[in-house]
Amino acid sequence: MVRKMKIGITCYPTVGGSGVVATELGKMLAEHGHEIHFITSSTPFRLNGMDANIYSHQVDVNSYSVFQYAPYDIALATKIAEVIKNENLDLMHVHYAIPHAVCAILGRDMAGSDIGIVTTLHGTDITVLGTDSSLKEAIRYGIEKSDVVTAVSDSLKNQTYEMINPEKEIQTIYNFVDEREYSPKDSSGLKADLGLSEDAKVLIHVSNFRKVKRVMDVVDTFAKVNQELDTRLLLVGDGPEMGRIVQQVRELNLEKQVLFLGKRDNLSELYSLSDAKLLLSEKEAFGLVLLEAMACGVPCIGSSIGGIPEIINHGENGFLVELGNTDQAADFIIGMLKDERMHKEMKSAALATVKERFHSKQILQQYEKIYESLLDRR
Ligand code: GMT
Repeated sequence: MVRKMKIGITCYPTVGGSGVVATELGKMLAEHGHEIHFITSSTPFRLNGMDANIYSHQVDVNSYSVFQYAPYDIALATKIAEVIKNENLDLMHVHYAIPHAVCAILGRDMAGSDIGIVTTLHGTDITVLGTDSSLKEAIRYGIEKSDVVTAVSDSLKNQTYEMINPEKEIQTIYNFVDEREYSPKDSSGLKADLGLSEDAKVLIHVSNFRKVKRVMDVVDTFAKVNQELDTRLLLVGDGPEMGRIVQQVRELNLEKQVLFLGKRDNLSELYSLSDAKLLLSEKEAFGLVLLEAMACGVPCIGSSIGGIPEIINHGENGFLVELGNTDQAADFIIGMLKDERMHKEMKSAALATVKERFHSKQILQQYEKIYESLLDRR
């Protein structure tokens, strides 16, 4: 029997993999009887305010004209201190080394408390910010002063050792999805609504359209597949690269074959009508969207970088391709879509991957074990 605990969670609550994982973990812990206190700049977007055992504490930042920059980190640390004391928290679980681990360490100190701090590294905090010499020492400090540090893949763990050099042991705990939300759905209605014929082959890409996602490679791959097979591409999400992608699609004369769907809530339905998912990023600590797609039975084509090879088993539940090699990506997709049996086997393997290696229950237990060990230490 796991003891019921009072857990504070700090994450970036806006749309993004780390916010999704932090919020879903909080919801799962609450369902398991723990009391969860989100301490964030705004209510996490996946909370509806009705969840039992979940409380939300918002950080208010004053923008005094005397400051050039609003002191968000100090305000967050103060809020963490307040919640640790008022709610009698057992521990804090923060997502991102900076600023969140550093704020939690300061908050704990302000509260005069000895509660444990768990820090989860998600990628951008290490692979992008870790190269900035003005932040590297703060990242190391956040890691060393946390009681337990986890990373979302072995690749990120190793990269953290290489780039930041901490002495702290880092444990890998993979991402997960809520299997109740992400499962194969009947999407024939949606397929018709999108103007896709029943037997049309569909590729899908979902991201925040940042440069690291290399969405241009996705469109380029699609253009090559489409020369051989009549296919459609669904682009879901929005972000800074969108303008360039729209232009690329126009130049390739593919406006009728590429559907720009913007940000969507019904992702599992969209995945369920798709035949393959593409994630050709140049940096990806894990690739949560791969799990979301696989949970709906969609084989994935991903670049062989970061944590992606820890999810995609080449030739089993999808294909790994060299970064930027869109010929290779297109060849694998064409081969799979032309071979019905292979496609069917890969769809089943994708479902099995989520069930066997990334099941939410398994991941929840790993985090609970860490929390328990911190309680025992006090
Ligand atoms: O990928 C992004 O642009 C968002 C980013 C974030 O910080 O929310 O995602 C990171 O964390 C996710 C959840 O652990 C991982 O699945 C993503 O791979 C990781 N992104 C990168 O490493 C670029």
